[in-house]
Amino acid sequence: MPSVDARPSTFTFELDNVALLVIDMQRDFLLPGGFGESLGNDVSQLSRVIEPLSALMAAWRAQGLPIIHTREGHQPDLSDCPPSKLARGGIGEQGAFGRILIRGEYGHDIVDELAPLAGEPVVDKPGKGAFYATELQELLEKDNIQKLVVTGVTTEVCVHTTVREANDRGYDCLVPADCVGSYFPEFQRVGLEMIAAQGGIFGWVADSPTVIAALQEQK
Ligand code: TIU
Repeated sequence: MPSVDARPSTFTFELDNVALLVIDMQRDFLLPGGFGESLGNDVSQLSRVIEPLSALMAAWRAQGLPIIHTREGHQPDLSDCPPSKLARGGIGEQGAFGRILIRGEYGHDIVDELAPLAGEPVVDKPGKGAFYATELQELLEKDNIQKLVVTGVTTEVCVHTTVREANDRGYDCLVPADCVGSYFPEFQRVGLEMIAAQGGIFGWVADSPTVIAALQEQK
């Protein structure tokens, strides 16, 4: 059984009950010129995630373990976008990479370096959390997944919301700190602390080399 040195305690999982969740590694959040940068954000805080996450995904795939990707976005007619979200601006407007966070647009899709492989599910989600109004729970139940390694962006927004949703549904979540990113260094630090505080109130936090080492010890 892989055993990962994590905060606040060791995180263990079986190879047949774990999935890697990759949250919203989309061009519009990550690329210079995209939606994220247009809001005044420093996208380099997110792009530093690509390399360690790519290595984690490679180790994960080498073990034949499941990866589930998500993308935040909306139907072209915006019928699944709450008026309150629309009112804050951006969504559906023309951006550098097509209509912002609209399904089918270039900017809505996942960065080339982390492109899903054929057969890996891509869950399209209208909200911040990956469980809200999606088929994610059904996918996990189908394969009896009980533990999640949660990665992606942004730490305090879609990663946190998803970890909280998963925690309330009974899934144990491990977050590799170097595989999640926030535009705000302070939110990155505190977001991770919040997960592991109070005995792991929402989950566990480790680093990806530790997760990879635990996986490779299985060979
Ligand atoms: N995926 C995700 O986190 N969506 C966001 O809008 N994040 C921000 O930090 N803005």
